[in-house]
Amino acid sequence: MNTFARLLTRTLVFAFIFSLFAVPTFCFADDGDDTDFDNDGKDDIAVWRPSLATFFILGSETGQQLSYQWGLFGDIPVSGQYSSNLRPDLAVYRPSNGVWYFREWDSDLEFSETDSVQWGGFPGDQPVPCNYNGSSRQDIGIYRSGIWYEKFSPSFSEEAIVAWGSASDQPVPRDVDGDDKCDHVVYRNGLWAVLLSSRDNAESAQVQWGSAGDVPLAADFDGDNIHDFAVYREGTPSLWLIRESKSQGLTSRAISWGTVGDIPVVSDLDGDDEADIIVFRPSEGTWYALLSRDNYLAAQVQSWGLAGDVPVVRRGASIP
Ligand SMILES: [Ca+2]
Ligand SMILES: [Ca+2]
Ligand SMILES: [Ca+2]
Ligand SMILES: [Ca+2]
Repeated sequence: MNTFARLLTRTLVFAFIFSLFAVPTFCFADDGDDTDFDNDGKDDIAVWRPSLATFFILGSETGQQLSYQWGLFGDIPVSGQYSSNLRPDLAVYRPSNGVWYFREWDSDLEFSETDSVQWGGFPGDQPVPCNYNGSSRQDIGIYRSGIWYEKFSPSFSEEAIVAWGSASDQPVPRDVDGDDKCDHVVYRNGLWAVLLSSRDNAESAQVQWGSAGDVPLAADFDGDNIHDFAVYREGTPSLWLIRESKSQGLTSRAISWGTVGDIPVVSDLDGDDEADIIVFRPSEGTWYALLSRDNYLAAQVQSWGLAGDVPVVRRGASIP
């Protein structure tokens, strides 16, 4: 069998395996992971500046520029919709004490209240917030050497512990089977290992996509409400490799975008419920976006941020 035939056979096997698990849904899921702070249906461009412990947000609706100090140097931004509020909360996770600090908006773009929850704090703990229980809100999660510790929003009274992965794996929690609950997904040198929430975490699936050294990303690029496996391969230019779930992986896209030193970002700036392809270039403080609305053919460029800033983006492996 030649290489192409082997590749095709392998792809078909994976496609078959995944087609068994994909649960079609016909409503847009709110994973609670957006960055639409001004609530106009479009994600906003935002950065977290560690030196000032400040969020800088460019509102998409009116171009309003907002900045809010929240947290301390050394914190990790983990914004998302944890509260029952309509807007994403400003949130940081503090590795030194394992406390998650939330600041909630009201409808006037003012802050109504604050909250904090202790969850994590062991050396090496990785925050993995995601909507694990399907409540349309983001839950708190900590990945610790292959164990996922979760605390469900908004009350944070219920917890879950799930074993999936190993210490060297990269956790990439996303909904890849389309049941509106985040799956426990780990990336291991090109292999994606998935514990399927649609099968009550009792069954798993594996997909080969990408290779060692790639940055794993997962988002819904093709608009079928199922997150697609994707990797960012840094180079000159960098390459985005996207495996489309709408065809169970029989179709894919390879798009050159970005260069060495850029930070890949997944967000929905045009608000069409399909992920846009974006890089933040720290050396310039510039966002370069290819919008899904334009079939990734036209570039949108926006200055926002400085070197050292952390892009505030949809959750996944892009958390620093
Ligand atoms: Ca917005
Ligand atoms: Ca799922
Ligand atoms: Ca998809
Ligand atoms: Ca989009």
